[in-house]
Amino acid sequence: MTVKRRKLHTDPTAPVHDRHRRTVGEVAVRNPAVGRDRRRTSIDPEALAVDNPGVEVPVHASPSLALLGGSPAFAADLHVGKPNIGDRKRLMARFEGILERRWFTNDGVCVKELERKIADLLGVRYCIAMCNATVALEIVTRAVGMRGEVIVPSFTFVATAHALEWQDVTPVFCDVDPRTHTIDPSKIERMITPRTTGIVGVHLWGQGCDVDAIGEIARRHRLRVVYDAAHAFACTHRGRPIGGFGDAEVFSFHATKFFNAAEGGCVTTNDPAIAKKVALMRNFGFAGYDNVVHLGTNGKMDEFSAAVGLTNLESLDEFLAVNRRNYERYASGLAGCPGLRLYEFDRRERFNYQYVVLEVNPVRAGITRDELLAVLHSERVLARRYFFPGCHRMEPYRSYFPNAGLLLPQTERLSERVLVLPTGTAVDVRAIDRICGLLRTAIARNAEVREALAREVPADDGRPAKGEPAPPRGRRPSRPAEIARLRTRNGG
Ligand code: T4K
Repeated sequence: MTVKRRKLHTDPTAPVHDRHRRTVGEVAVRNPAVGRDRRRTSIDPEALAVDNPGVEVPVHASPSLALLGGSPAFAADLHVGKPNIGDRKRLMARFEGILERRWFTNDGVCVKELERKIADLLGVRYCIAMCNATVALEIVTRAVGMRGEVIVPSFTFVATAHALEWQDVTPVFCDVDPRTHTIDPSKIERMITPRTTGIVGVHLWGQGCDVDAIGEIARRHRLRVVYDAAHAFACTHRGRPIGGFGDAEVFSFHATKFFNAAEGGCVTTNDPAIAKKVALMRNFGFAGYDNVVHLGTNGKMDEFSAAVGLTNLESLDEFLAVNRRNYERYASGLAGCPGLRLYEFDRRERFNYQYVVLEVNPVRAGITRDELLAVLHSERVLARRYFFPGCHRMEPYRSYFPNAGLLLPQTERLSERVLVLPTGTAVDVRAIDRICGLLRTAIARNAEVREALAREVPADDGRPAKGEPAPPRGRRPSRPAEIARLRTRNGG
C-alpha cells in the first residue's frame, strides 16, 4: 500500500526535537515495527491523519518495552505532581525570619503577605489563606449557607464531594461536558429539587467552568455558587482571572499543584460578608481574645507553608514557562498518534498547564487506557488515572446511589479514558520524548502488550472484582426516604 506524503503544517513555535521528521503515513510505512503492528491491529495510516490532518509527526526511536522483556526506560520513578520549588536561599531566609519571630501560625506576617499578594494577582477583594482546599471547601459550604443538596460534577477529585458530605450536604452528581471536562450547564437544571441550595463547579485542569450559564441558572433558582478552583491558580476564563467568580472560589496549594505551599489553599471572594464569615470560621469563630462569635474549626495556614507559598509565588513565571514547554513537547511528540488526544487549552486564555491530560480511544489506539498505564508504570513512569472511577463510584456515594452512572455517561467515558502524564519542573524534555516514544511503541505493539498483560495478575481498579460482594446499598438510616428518592432520580 502506498501512502501519499501529506502537506506539513507545523506550529512554528513547536520545538524541533528530532532530526528525522516525517508524516504520519511515512511512519507507518517505513518503521517496520509500526508497519507490522498496523496490519495486526488494523490501524490505518489514513485514519491517523484524520485525527490530526496534516500534522507532521516526529519519529521517535521505538525501544523495547519493559513489559516485553526490556529494561525500564527510567532509573527512578517519574511522578505526576513532583513539587515545583522556588529559590531555596530566599525560602531559607524566610524560615529564619519565622524562627526569629517565634510566630508560627495564627495570622502571622507571612500569611498576611501571601493573602495580600494573591488577592492582587487574582484581582479579588479578599483572599483568606487556609490549611488546605478540602477544609476551605467545607468552610465555604457553611459560610455561603449551602444545605440539603448541592449539584456538583462527579468527574473531580473526591475532596470536592467529601467536603459537602462532611457538612451533611448531599452531593448530587451532574455530568460534564466531554470537551471541557467541566460541569455541563445543560444538565444542571434537571437535577434541581426543592432541597437544592447550590452548585459547586470545578475548574478542572484549570479550565474555567461556563460561569455565565451557571450564574444564570443560579439566579433563576436562587442558588449559591462556589467554584472549586484547586487546579486553576493563575488561570483566566473569558479574559478574567479565576478567583472572582460565583460567591466564592477555593484554591489548593497542595505540593502537587502548580503553585504550592507544601499544604495549603485559600478562599477568594469579592463579598465582604462571606470573607468575614470564612475568616471567623477558619479560627474557631474567635473575634478576639475569649470572644467566640461563630461556630468554627481550625482551617489556618501556618507560617512555614506561607513562606513556601511566598517564595514559589516569585517563581510562577518560570514554573509556567516550563509547564508550557512540556505541554508543547508532549503535543508535538504525540501528534498523529492513533487514538491519543491531548486535552487542548484555548490559546486566548492563560493556563498553568499543570495537568497534561491524555484521552485514550481504545478502538483507535488498539489498546486501553489501563493497558497503557500498565506499560508506563513498568517503565517507572507513574502516570495517573485522574479522576477514576468518578466520585459516584467511590464510597460512600456508590452505596447511596448505586446506579448514578446511568446519568453520567460522559463522566463514565472520561474516567475510563483519561491518563495524566508527568510534568512540572522535575520533568525535562528528554524524559517527555522518551514517554512519547513509549506510548507510540505500546500502541504499535499493542497485541504483544495485551498478551504480556494477560499473563500478569490484574491490577486493583477500585471496583469490586468478579465474585466479590457488591457494595452495600444505602447505609444512611437517618434519611431513607431522601436516599430512595435520589436513587430513583439518579437512575437507581
Ligand atoms: N479539589 C480538587 C479538584 C482537587 O484536585 C483537590 C486536590 C482538592 C479539591 C483538595 O485539595 P487539598 O485539600 O489537597 O488542598 C493528589 C493530591 O493529594 C491532591 O491535593 C490533588 N487534588 C489530587 C489531584 O492529587 P493523590 O491521591 O494523587 O496524591 P498522591 O499522594 O498520590 O500524590 C500525587 C503524586 O504526587 C504522586 O505520584 C507522588 C507525587 N508527590 C506527592 C507529594 C505529596 C510528590 O512527588 N511529592 C510530594 O510531596 O492526590
